[in-house]
Amino acid sequence: MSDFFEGIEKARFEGAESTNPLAFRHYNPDEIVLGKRMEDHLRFAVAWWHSFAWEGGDPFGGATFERPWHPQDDMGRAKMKADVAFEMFEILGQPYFCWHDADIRPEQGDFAANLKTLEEITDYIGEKMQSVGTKLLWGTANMFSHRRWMAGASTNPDPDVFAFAAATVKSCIDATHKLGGENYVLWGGREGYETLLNTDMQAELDHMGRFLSMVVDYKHKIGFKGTILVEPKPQEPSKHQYDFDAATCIGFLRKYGLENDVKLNLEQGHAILAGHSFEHEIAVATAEGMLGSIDMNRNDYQSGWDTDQFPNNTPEVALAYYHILKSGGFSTGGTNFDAKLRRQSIDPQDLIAAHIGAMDICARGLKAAAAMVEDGGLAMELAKRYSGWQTDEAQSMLESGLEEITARVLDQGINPKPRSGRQEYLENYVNRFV
Ligand code: XLS
Ligand code: NI
Ligand code: NI
Repeated sequence: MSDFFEGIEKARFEGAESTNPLAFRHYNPDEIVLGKRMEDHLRFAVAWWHSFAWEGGDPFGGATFERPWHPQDDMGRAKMKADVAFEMFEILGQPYFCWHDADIRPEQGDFAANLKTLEEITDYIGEKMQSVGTKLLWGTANMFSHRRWMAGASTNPDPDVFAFAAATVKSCIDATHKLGGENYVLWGGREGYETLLNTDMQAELDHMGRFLSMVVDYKHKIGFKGTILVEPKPQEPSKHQYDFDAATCIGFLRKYGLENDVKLNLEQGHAILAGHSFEHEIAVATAEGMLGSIDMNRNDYQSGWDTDQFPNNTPEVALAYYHILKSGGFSTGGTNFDAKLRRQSIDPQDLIAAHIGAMDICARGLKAAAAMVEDGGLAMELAKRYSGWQTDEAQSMLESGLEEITARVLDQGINPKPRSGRQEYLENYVNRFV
């Protein structure tokens, strides 16, 4: 065991009145919310990349964190990093974690060597999972950091990169399966382009569709029961990313016949980058039965890029969980904190405080969402607003055509009266709960 977090005790629920900065004031795993334990609703996961692999660099400066396991180029330090990760999991008590291959194993420069170290480190992590009890929400392949991926993975103009990507994803699905992972994620960080001057978009999209079909085939072949998820993001690192937003992904999945095998992993900050609210993205996915999981974080609303901050805004989080609850909640998915510290937050305690605060915000949001569901006020207003559609006349109109409808408009002298959308009333209503 490591002692990176020396002196920090296991986080406990102390109630809303507690002033202990490292205690939960709202996250109470056993508390029953709408008939289910809070922990089972939220299904929190810690992201290996932001918490343990990221070194605190930005475009203007290098590492600020200087952790004892940096630089991350050998197996000894990879294991030290895993020890620290599980030390943190014991403090937080969250049920899940997530990784990219490149977060957990040292990069070896070629596929066979990467495979070997991935196997070794996942065996090591597997033992730790047994003793600590933390489970794998999802695994994924990092096919965007190394220079080999600079022009994309499955969408690369070079078929050798496509091949390397296929072998890499196979190894990561195998590792996820071995560790009992509940989902497998594909985020297409470089599946997009910088300029059409050098890009055959049609070919790239077809290759990406075929690649995803191979992933689905392989999952069934090895009996992996987890859900395959794609994660939309409109830009960054690519100028134009093919998985722009939930609606774009759904259209893509339909085109390649994958709509029954692949769901979405939606991220708060990516929704904002796409010009949407998080609840919009969630509602688009749930309308199609395609919500898989969420990456919970927040973006700086002024900066225009993916700042991956820890969530701290209860009203926003409450509306996200409202739509999740309305759709029946998570099945294999959960709430992954795809969030990183600010680069000046260099103390071990900052990492703990960030997660405790984020877990508390989500718990508050969940409780507010559950209270809105129980109260039924929003659902009632919605039903009232659409009640005109409950009549036989309105329903039969949907079965008719423009000529019949026109005849009825003339015959009955239909002349609609505008009615208030009551937005401010509804916003005030929500504010009663958050
Ligand atoms: C980056 C993405 C990434 C995915 C996993 O913006 O959010 O972290 O979640 O590859
Ligand atoms: Ni993400
Ligand atoms: Ni992100």
